[in-house]
Amino acid sequence: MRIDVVTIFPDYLAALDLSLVGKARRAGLLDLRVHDLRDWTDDRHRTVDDTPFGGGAGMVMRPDVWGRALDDLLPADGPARLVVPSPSGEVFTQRRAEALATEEHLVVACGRYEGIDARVVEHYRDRGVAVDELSLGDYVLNGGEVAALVMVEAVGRLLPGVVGNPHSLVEESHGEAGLLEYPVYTKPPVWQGREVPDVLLSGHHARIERWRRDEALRRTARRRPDMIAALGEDALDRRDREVLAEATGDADASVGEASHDADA
Ligand code: JD8
Repeated sequence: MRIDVVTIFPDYLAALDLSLVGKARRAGLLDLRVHDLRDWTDDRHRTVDDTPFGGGAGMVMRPDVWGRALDDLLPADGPARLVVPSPSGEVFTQRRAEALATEEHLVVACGRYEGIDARVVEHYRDRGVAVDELSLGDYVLNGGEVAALVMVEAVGRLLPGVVGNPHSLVEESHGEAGLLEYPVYTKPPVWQGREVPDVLLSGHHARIERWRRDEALRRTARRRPDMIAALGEDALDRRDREVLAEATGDADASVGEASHDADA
């Protein structure tokens, strides 16, 4: 996969030289290129912004500069998807990360100031480019760079060969199981007078696996009941339902809201 990130703060993306994503880049598993938007300015002050039409506070990023940059990076008829972090975008999720990880080429446009002139997204959509405006969540950042860091890491770690043991991708929070991850422990077996759960020291893999699923169910029921409700009818076996009933104190823990109502 190729990912181009365009920003007026290229150093913000330096963290992507580190850790798994950095290793993946050096191993050729991910072709990540960071570009300075000012390289596409046409004045000696390398201006990327101007005052907002209609007045108001702050500055807006110019469409002409973004246009030159994206024309260079978005192949005329190629398979590139334009990703624009925005507080008014659809919320970025693991499902979206999995979808983006199937793409050949992503171009990420990091805005600053009050945002990018709205005609830029319109222009490329009208040109048939797939454009995703994505938000990290309901809080306001000063620009798109932090979101780009999050999205590139979330997508990059899903690429073949990046994460050492692909199985770990299945068990983690928001993974295929649709549950939060179970609690984890390592040496020393006793810390601050706190012991590691005996089952984890038993070597009994079936019991360990069952305990971990029970803990994932309990944790999800307590912290993210919305995720339990979103689970499919066939996602839970009898034991799962017993655990959920005990965790929620509700005999028939409601799974797959729709079906519950269907019974009514
Ligand atoms: C892109 C400019 C700053 C936003 C005036 C503060 C994502 N979850 C998220 N929160 N905020 C962003 C985000 C913020 C951005 C830009 C993304 C470009 N800003 C603006 C509007 C109000 N300033 C984000 N993803």
